[in-house]
Amino acid sequence: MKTTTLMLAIALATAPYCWAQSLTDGQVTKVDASAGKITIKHGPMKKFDMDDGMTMVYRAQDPAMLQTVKAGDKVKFDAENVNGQFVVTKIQKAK
Ligand SMILES: [Cu+2]
Repeated sequence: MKTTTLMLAIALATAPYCWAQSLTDGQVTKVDASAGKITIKHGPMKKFDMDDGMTMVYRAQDPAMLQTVKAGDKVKFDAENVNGQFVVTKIQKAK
């Protein structure tokens, strides 16, 4: 019984880490380089309790990211919630 509890504790502790490592599929609908923002239509993002897909505006962590993608591009990306503002931390074109 003790072992089971320990295993469960480990599973719960490592789950957010796994989610943080997985990229979300999305499609860029708009890039606003001057504002450092990008709009992405994305699928479910479990780590933010977004069970359905939606279109959202994100701030780019690094403005250089916005040079690598354009509206219409299919992408894989990761984001963080920084004080209630969603920030794209990683983005790459989907192959
Ligand atoms: Cu969203």
